[in-house]
Amino acid sequence: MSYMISPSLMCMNLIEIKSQLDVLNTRADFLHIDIMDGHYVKNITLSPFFIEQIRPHTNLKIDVHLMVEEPSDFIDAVAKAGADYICPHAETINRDAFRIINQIRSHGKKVGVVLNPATPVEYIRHYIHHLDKITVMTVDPGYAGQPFIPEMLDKVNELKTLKAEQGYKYLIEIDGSCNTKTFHDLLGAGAEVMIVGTSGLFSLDDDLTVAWDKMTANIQQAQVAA
Ligand code: S6P
Ligand code: MG
Repeated sequence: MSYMISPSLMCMNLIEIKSQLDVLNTRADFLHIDIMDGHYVKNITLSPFFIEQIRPHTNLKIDVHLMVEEPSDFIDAVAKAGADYICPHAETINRDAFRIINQIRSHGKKVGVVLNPATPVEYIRHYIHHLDKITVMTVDPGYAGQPFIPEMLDKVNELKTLKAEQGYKYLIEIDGSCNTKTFHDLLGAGAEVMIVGTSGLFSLDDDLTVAWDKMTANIQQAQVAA
């Protein structure tokens, strides 16, 4: 079972950005960057400026999770800063989903959407075939360190089945509490990209190379058990 790992940079030690990026650069598949506006979710984290600052220091794909009420206000800035995937919440784009998808594509970027735990797959049915990535939130958006919502495993499975039946191209990604307690079930349900934050990676050791090895061992154990 193959999988990809996308560390959530809002969970890294921001005092050590460069040295941690050097560790991630040779190990991770994506870098996950959360952008919040303080309205759609009651928090503020990273920014287009942060993307611009790290872009020269990584060749990894930069994946931007937009937790904002008006994604169209952020897309141009995020694209120019160097994002590769731009991923608004489905709940924020369904009044102008096709225009937003075209806005992202006009910059030559990959299009993702993110589904809140209470949002069904049916909600994105009319544009699902246009998507490069679908992110299943397994916690409510806005904060790191929340408990996993097990009901989301059915949604992951539904996306896996739909992808196989219809030949869709989207990657199935999971955001929220991906860690040693959940890797087994997530991989079994069809997770292809796992976003790792406080619980899955950054809290495992102060030394990120050691933390990464521990995380990898945890995933291997989950796969053996799968
Ligand atoms: C949450 C955000 C996520 C977190 C990630 C943290 O709003 O979108 O990307 O950074 O969930 O990981 P953990 O292990 O603390 O849940
Ligand atoms: Mg996120």
